[in-house]
Amino acid sequence: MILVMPMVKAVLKIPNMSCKHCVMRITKAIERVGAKGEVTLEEKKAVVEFDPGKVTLDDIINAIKRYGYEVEIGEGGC
Ligand SMILES: [Cu+2]
Repeated sequence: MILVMPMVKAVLKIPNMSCKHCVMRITKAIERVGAKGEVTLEEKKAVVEFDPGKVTLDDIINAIKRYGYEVEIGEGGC
């Protein structure tokens, strides 16, 4: 029997992102760990979607932090 894990969505606040390059860098960091992310500069946040059987929210947060960004879990996080 195959168990299909539902995708988990979380909102991450990234207060020190400042330009389009930050958006690209953060988007790539999220994709590199195997998650999907929609990053918005105006709101300084990233809405991430991931399979909890493969990736954890910590993995995603650490991947973003590695680039020097601050990350806070926003509403909708776990
Ligand atoms: Cu930037």
